[in-house]
Amino acid sequence: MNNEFSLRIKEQRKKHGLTQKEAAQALGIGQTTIANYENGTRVPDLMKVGEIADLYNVSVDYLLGRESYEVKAAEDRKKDEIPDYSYEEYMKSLLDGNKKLVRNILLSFLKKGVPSVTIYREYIERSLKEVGELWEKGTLPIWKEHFISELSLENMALIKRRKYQEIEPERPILLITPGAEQHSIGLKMIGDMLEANGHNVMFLGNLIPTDNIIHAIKDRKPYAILLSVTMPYHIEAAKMLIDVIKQNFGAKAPTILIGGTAFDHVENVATITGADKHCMNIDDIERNLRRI
Ligand code: B12
Repeated sequence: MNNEFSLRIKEQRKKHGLTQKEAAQALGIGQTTIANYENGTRVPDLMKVGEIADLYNVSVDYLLGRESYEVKAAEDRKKDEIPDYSYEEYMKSLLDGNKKLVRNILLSFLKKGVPSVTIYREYIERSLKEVGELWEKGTLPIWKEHFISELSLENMALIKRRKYQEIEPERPILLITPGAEQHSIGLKMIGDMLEANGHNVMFLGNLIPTDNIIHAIKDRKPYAILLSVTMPYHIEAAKMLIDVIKQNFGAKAPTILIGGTAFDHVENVATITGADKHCMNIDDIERNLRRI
């Protein structure tokens, strides 16, 4: 057995405030045996090494010096204790209006180390889409749909606070939903993901008058603008906004990327709208931002 083992078991015993006698009692061995383990003159058998690891709540690998992070095993055990919630349980808690459970489910994913992008896509986005279908079928009242949208936004803010990273002091990316387009959760989600990736995001959301947008561009000099359109009848407003931006800034206009479900069945989106690129998702955006 290596020297590291002797050092680590002694260190752990002290850390747990145990005397050699107390540790020996806990392990069902003599005090001299513990002393011999700790000064390296005697080596425990495999089973005993496991018992020592359990006593000090560390992994066997840590005791053997094969792993440097002592609480890893304990953390992994804690992660295993967090319940595995299914999408169906998440959806039910939303429909039941059980705010506490919705929040606990999302937090449990964070604690388990699930990436925020996965939580966004596979739970928040998926559930909002299902909510839309239920509402369309007339099985979900408008007040409930509004409540779930607001709750989703609240929880996105919670996830963002937990995952916040230092923002690079670079020129911002401006995020806007054009004209009277009110669907802004998708764009907010994209903004949160970009921020988590270290971008400087300026989310303006919806109902910003065009002259104000021009003012914001002059003032903050964003290097890119992301536009999101959900309702096909707001595509025209996006086109007009892009026109005005290009007229005002010419060749110095920020790169304009456009996306959203309004374009799901539309071809040549960039040509139709005048945007520099039609993007499908966060990876697409990142790829295009790298090219600027
Ligand atoms: C919440 C919601 C609302 C909320 C929006 C609140 C808010 N702050 O955003 C409110 C109540 C305001 C609303 C209003 C309306 N809504 Co609504 N709404 C929804 C609902 C339930 C969820 C939308 C959502 O947030 N989805 C989750 C997000 C995360 O997904 P996402 O938007 O698709 O975004 C993702 C991608 O598309 C992409 N993306 C989005 N933008 C961009 C931009 C770029 C650059 C890129 C790369 C990617 C990208 O990335 C996102 C993350 O993956 C949908 C149902 C659905 N199927 O989506 C209906 C839905 C969109 N609404 C609908 C309708 C009809 C309306 C109203 C007309 C209802 C009415 N009669 O008043 C109004 C229109 C208001 C307006 N002027 O815009 C229809 C649209 C049908 C259609 N396509 O024609 C839907 C589909 C419901 C349905 N099944 O009928 N709505």
